[in-house]
Amino acid sequence: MLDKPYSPNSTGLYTANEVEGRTAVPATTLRQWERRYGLPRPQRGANGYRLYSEVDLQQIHFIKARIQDGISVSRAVELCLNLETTLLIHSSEENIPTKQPRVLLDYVELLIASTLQSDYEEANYWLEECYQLYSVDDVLTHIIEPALVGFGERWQRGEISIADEHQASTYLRGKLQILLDRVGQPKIGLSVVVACGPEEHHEIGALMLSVMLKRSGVGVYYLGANTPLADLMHYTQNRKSQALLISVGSEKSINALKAQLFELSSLKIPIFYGGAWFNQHPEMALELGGQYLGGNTQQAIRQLIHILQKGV
Ligand code: B12
Repeated sequence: MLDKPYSPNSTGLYTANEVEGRTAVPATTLRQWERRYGLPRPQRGANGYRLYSEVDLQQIHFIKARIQDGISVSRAVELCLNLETTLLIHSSEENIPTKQPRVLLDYVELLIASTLQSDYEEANYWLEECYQLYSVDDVLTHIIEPALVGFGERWQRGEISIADEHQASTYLRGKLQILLDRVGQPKIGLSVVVACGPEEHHEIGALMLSVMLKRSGVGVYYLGANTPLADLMHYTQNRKSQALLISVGSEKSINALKAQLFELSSLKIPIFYGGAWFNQHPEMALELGGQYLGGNTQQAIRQLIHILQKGV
């Protein structure tokens, strides 16, 4: 089971101006939300002025983030209240002493803790809750990806073994594979091949990219880890795809890729490079005959679609 999770304080601490400074939500808007939707729920100080707690601050951040996702204020408040109720029910089942909405970072920690304990029932529970609250792309980018990085950090600090890291990342890899298989057919008449470079065994990033591409309507042929370039070229030609996307995370793979690069020279479609190694060496993409679309995967996908649609 999980240790005691993060539980913010519900004592009134901050004036409306201080909350405005911390959340960039104007005090007038806060009063409007309170009047119309019943959230936040500040206490009153001895002078009658509103005093907002840590809980109120979290709720305000949550509502603001949902509005930025394109959700209406009333729906955002509803989600916030639902979450409060869900956590109350879950708390009584699991004896977790909290009643407060969580934020993205809490979910990252909860997912890390539960997967490292091999408590997949718990991990599934948190993931389900995340999908109810956030878009799939946001869960991948802001929860699953940081959780994987978190495994790496814990391993580097000697807190977990390689076996722990393998076990936990294999679970998340499985979740992504299920998502990839479930996303429907391509919708915008484009298809791409996604593969890891030769000798590259970090494939979760490429898998995540493929899920996000498919969700954007792009057809994806996903090949997975360690793909020799000669085979990759023939496969891509046979599929008549509009682009080849190669993921590289390690020095070993980049060396293998450089050694085999001539294999790709007859490919007449654009090649895009990405992954942790290219995020550190973006200038190398051009040198290797491809393009780099930036370290923000959601933006990279938008740019890729734009480039390919211009070329269709
Ligand atoms: C899981 C893991 C493994 C697993 C991978 C399992 C699998 N099936 O994928 C296994 C056990 C195989 C592994 C092996 C190794 N690993 Co490892 N691993 C990790 C770990 C914990 C997570 C990697 C991950 O999935 N990251 C999350 C993904 C989502 O991020 P991403 O790949 O960057 O992808 C995102 C973007 O870059 C983008 N993207 C990806 N590809 C592309 C392509 C295009 C075209 C575009 C547009 C975008 C894009 O989309 C993704 C979503 O945003 C990391 C820790 C970390 N900091 O990441 C270490 C880490 C990457 N590993 C490391 C090391 C050292 C190794 C080994 C060398 C260990 C060893 N001695 O054997 C081997 C190398 C194997 C090899 N030759 O490839 C180091 C790398 C250090 C370095 N700077 O090079 C890290 C950082 C751990 C550490 N802290 O030291 N590893």
